[in-house]
Amino acid sequence: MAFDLPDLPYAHDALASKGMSKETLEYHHDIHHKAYVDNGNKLLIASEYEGMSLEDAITSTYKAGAVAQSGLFNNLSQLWNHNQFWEMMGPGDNKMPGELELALAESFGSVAKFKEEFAAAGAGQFGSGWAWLVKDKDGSLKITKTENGVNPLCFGQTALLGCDVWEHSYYIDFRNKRPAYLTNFLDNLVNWENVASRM
Ligand code: MN3
Repeated sequence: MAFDLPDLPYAHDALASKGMSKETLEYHHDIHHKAYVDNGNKLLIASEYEGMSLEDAITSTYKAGAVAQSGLFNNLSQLWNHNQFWEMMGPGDNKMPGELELALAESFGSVAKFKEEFAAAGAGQFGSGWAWLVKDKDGSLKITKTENGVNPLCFGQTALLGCDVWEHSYYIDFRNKRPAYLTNFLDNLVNWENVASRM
């Protein structure tokens, strides 16, 4: 069973006024995300992971180590990461639900402090990767960063928010200014309703 490239949950130009251009979404979704889907499906055929759910195939190939991780894991995890990423942003007013505001304040001191720490994690990821807000196995909220395609599924954590810090995510709109991209992501692009729904 092959995995599909989901449509964006909004038009390609829907986030342009919020700092993510139509051109970025055309490249990022239609070319980069599609490549992860196509390459992942190609490598999956006739492998021992064929027939698994996407999540199971990701955790199994991660556990299997270097060989499985070199191609199959990277493509499947990036496929899943981008599926989440599009849903975690939105064109609406993106107001933060009260319950999430409380949870972030309880865990990080304040929403502003959470944003500061999340942006620092993304800016501090050397090379390609992701910054995450996760719910850990003990229920606590944590900020993490991962390299390349590695994601919270690998550690048994629930991904509440993820920000792609690969250059292809910000180079068209922000050039080399990754911190500015992260700040804009947190202040304008995140669909906090979606984040709260993952708790
Ligand atoms: Mn990407």
